[in-house]
Amino acid sequence: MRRFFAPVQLTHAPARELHNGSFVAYAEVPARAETILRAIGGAEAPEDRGEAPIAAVHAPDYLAFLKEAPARWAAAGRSGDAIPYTFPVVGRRALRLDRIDALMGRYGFDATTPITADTWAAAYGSAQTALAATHAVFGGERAAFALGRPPGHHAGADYCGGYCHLNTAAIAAQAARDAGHPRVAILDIDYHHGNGTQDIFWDRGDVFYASVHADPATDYPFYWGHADETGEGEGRGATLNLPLPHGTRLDAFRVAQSRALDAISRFGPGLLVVSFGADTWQGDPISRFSLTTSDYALLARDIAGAGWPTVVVMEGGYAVDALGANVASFLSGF
Ligand code: SP5
Ligand code: ZN
Repeated sequence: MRRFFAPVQLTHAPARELHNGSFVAYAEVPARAETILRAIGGAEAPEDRGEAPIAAVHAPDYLAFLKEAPARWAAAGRSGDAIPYTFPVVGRRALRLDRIDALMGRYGFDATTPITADTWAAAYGSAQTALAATHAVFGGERAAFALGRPPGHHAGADYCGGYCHLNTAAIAAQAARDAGHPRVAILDIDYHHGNGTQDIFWDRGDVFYASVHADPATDYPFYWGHADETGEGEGRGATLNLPLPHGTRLDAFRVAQSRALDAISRFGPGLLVVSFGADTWQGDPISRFSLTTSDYALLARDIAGAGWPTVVVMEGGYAVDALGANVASFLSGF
């Protein structure tokens, strides 16, 4: 299975995130990628396909913000990473976006996603891995792996959050649409709901989004991922959310994933994108599911058995010591 990673992705290394009222060590560390690389025996550098396939998903003003925010933050006299601390209330007056603090709150939905001087380059590299894996599948590979880090599924068309800046899964799915696949599906099995991916395709009928995740009644991202969120307009019925409780083990997870695969099967995609997070592992420090390392191979086999050309993009997974083995187990199922 071909796998892709660009060394520049290691440069994004925020120091801290705001969590439950305190600043704590940032969980989405570069060592995550290093341990995965060791476990899977390295990866190819992706070809640079430019900004156009990123701009096919993300708004131009948001991309400009991601590039400019660190310099504007520094120009405002701040040391350290750029972090928002004030957020506009939805649906009020037109926003004044001439100050960096106003921009931070406008283009970010949480205070857990700092932007550093290296963030744009790393996120751009991460997006290129998703495109490289997608093109590998266009070229005839049954499946390919993008070691997306920073991850992507919480990022919307014009906002960051949840350690995510560019939505790698959405960029892969859109690239497949633009290459002529009339229907593309995304299966998201990260512990957290992929609110950004859902939002990007919410009112579209050409990209099906199915997610198995921790119930937003108890878990981040809280606002999104409930079972009654099913899409709108042309996208009505093209979003499927399957929230599960704390403590979920393989049996219940596999039933939910099978429901997602059945729905995707009825949709009939020409290509599948999997947002894979290993934060469903039993020892993950920020999550509360109970999957084991060998479970991932079984889950991947169920996905591979459906037979669609498949692009796997890396999302979360924060137990760094176990992460390499968990990812290797998942990829072995293909
Ligand atoms: C891609 C992904 O899995 N994003 C998850 C974002 C979850 N953020 C909310 C929970 C943050 C907990 N951070 C604790 C850090 C401890 N060092
Ligand atoms: Zn996650």
